[in-house]
Amino acid sequence: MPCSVRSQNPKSVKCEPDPPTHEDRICRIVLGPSFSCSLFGSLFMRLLGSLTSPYVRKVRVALAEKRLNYLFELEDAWSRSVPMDHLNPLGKVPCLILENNHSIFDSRTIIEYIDTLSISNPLIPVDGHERARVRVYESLAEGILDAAVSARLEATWPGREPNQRSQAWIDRQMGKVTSSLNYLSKNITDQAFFAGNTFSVADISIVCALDYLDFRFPEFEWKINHHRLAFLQENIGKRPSFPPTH
Ligand SMILES: N[C@@H](CCC(=O)N[C@@H](CS)C(=O)NCC(=O)O)C(=O)O
Repeated sequence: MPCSVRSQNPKSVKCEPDPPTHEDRICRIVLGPSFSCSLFGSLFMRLLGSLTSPYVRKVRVALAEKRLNYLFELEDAWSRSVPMDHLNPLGKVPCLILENNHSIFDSRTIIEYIDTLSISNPLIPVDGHERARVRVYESLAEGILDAAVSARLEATWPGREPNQRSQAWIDRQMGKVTSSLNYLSKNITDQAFFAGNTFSVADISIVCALDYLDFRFPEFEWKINHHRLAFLQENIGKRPSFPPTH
C-alpha cells in the first residue's frame, strides 16, 4: 500500500498520495516487506527525481526489482529555486542520497550501486562477456534517451526563442534514435529478454527508453518497423516493477 509523507511535516503519514504541485515537495515512501513508519528519516535512502524523467524511472524500476525501501522525493531539476549543486553539481536527477548523506548521481552509477545492495534479482551479470553485452545495451538505451531528450529540448525548452531552434539538430538526434533502434532490431534474438535469457539492467534501460519515445514522440511510429522490439517492450513492461512507475 503506498504511503505519502509531506516533507514539511514528516509525522503526518497518509495512505493516499497527494497530487504533486510545483510548490510542494512531496516525499513518497515506497514500501517494501520490512517497512515501518517509525524508520522515516533515519534508515532510508532518498531518491530525488521527477515522475516523468525516464532516467529516474530506470532507477525506480531497479529499486523495485531489488525490493529495496527508499523515499521518493519529487524534485523538478528544471525549476529548482534552491540549487542542488551540493548533491549533484550537474543539477540533474536522478540523485540518490544515502543514509550517510553521500549522494550518487547518474542513473547508471546509481543502478550499479543498488545492484550491490541485495543478492536477489541481480541486474548486472558478473561474467565478462555477458556483462559487457548487458552494459552495451544499457549504454545504447541511455544514448537513445540522451538523443531523444536533446531533440525534445531543442523543440520545446522555454529558454530558447523560436528562431533559435534548429530542425537540423532535431533531425540529427532523431537519426541517432532511428539507427539505434535498427541496431537493436538486428541484434536481438528470439530470447525472452533483450540481452539473453535473464532479466537485466538492459531490459530496464531499453523498456524505459522505448516507453519514453511513446510518451514524448507519439508521432514517431517506430513500432511499424520493429515488431520484435515492440513485443519485448510490452512483455517485459508487464513485470510488476514497471506499471507503477508509468
Ligand atoms: N546521464 C544522466 C541524465 C540525467 C538527466 O539528464 N536528467 C534530466 C531529467 S530527465 C535533468 O535532470 N535535466 C536537468 C538539466 O539538464 O538541467 C542520468 O542517466 O542520470
